[in-house]
Amino acid sequence: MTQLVSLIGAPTDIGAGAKGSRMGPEALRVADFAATLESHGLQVEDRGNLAGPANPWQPPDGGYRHLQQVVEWNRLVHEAVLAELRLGRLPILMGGDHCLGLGSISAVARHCREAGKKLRVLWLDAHADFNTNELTPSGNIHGMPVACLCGYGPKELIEIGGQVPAVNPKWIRQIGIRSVDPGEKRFVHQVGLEVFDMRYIDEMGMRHTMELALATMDDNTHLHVSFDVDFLDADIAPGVGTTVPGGPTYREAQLCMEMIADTGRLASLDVMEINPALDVRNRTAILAVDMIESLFGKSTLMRR
Ligand code: HAR
Ligand code: MN
Ligand code: MN
Ligand code: MN
Repeated sequence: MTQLVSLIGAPTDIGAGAKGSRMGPEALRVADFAATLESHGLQVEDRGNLAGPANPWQPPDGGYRHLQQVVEWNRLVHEAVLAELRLGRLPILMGGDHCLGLGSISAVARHCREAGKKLRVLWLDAHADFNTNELTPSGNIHGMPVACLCGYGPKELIEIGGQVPAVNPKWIRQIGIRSVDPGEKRFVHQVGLEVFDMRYIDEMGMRHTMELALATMDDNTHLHVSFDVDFLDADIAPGVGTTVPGGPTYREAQLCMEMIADTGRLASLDVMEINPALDVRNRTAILAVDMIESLFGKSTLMRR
């Protein structure tokens, strides 16, 4: 059966500490995202961009920067992603900064409740994104979406999914983590998030890491991938606001994507944090498209 895919652009950097990820959706389009997916047999509709509030570039208030605008953007994303899922389509959210993972994944969780599906979330990121307004060093809400999904955050934000918490922490696997703030680290341990950090990947390898991260899924599992492009090593993906050295290499990241494809369970995706203002010749968007080809099974062509 042909897979029906919908691209949703969310051109905002409302939750970020650097301006520029508002241009991420356009960078992916310029990198021929839709046509590339279609070359692998998917049927793709680009739904265009959501239109949310501008970024007023204000300092934090009560530990949050731009909370009201972040809520508005996440509501728009939630509605758009949910609408595509209800049509039986696979939504791809083109960010935009990662604060929008809250709107996207809360929609996926709501759809799973409605459809009686089990949810598994793979969070590919250099960061745990598990801060609260008390723990955050920056007030930037793109450092908080996982905590919000688990029910820790401002009421207006955590309630967007229609149920608090939107997601059980046990459904989440984080991969590639290498930058976690001190208070955030304690909180990650307290909640018991399953984190495969870079030390784990160094010692055990990407293959073993992914075998564990993808274990215990079944035919009834909806697999969501939230791909923060700063997951990738900064040497190959310079076009992000918060580069952290020591991430997965090109080959390690490819294997990660290929092993996800092999499950056949991928049902929704976020592609977040591409910042063309910091990029070199659109290299990071082109690399993201390359990775996502593998996520949709490009390599199986070679294996058959
Ligand atoms: N942990 C830092 C903070 O909360 C940096 C968060 C950066 N987050 C992203 N998304 N770029 O993962 O301020
Ligand atoms: Mn469905
Ligand atoms: Mn992130
Ligand atoms: Mn990140």
